Amino acid sequence: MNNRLGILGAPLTVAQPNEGVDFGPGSIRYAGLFDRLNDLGLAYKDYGDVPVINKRTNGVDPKTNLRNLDHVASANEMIADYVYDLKKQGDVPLILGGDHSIAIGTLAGLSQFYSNLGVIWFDAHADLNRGETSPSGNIHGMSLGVSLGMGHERLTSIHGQEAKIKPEHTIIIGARSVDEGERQVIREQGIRVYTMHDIETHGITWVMNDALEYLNGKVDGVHLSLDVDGIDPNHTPGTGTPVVGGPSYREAHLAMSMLYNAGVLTSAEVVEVNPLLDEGNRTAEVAVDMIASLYGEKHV
Ligand code: B3U
Ligand code: MN
Ligand code: MN
Repeated sequence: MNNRLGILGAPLTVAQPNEGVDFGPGSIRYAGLFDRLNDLGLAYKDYGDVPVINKRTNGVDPKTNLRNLDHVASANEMIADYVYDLKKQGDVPLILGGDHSIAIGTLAGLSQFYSNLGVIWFDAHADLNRGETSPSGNIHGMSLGVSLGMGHERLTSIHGQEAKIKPEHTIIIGARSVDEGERQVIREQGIRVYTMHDIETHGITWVMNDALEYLNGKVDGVHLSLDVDGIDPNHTPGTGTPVVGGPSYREAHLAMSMLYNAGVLTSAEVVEVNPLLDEGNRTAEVAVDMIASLYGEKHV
């Protein structure tokens, strides 16, 4: 195992309705990712993008309430293979989305290397829907649930039938738009959620320390899944489903640098950057700021 970052784009867009999130990986690279990593003196290898096919079928399948299931499933099979190969090289995976369904592939690819992977899901949403509970049929709102073993068999069986992560190792931070069916899953499975209410009441420092303490000693790796809609849309407007009232730029930044300081992170992904919905390339620039602090950038 070395410390080289292995960067992989996963430009999938058909698990949600907006065109443009397929340009996410390119916009993050263009926003200066490599300069910042060079400034940090970090070794990295860019593996390019997974050649996913963004094919849309017409609407939601009424039997499953899933949109574009076949294409999302086959793209994620490919993503899982690529993540597996990258990790096998000994590199530290950094995946650039793409819509948040790509976490299905990322976590499936990583699951062979960990038996107790901790997951920090930084998101305005819980992404715990299934066809039965989803208000939209959009699979990007289901990826955390799928990784926990819930949902359509085509998705849960990628790289093996078993669940890829465990509810007691799963943490959601920043949630402020959660559906009723998702609430039930959170309660039944005992998933730890830090809402905006918790962040405001206790502060992001307390939240991160509590989250890290919760995982400490229980996990053999920690994956960060950073949905840019987790951050307040004043800072990240270029995303398909913005939700007002999120953590500020500074709070998100501090969360990232606390993850770096804890030294526990073994992989990360940054998803839902959509340059077609953006003001300039601001959202990708914020994504790069977050990545830089995640890997140790300091202000002085
Ligand atoms: N919970 C809603 C909305 C949503 C989930 N994830 C995003 N939006 N980005 C749903 O459609 O599942
Ligand atoms: Mn998400
Ligand atoms: Mn989200």
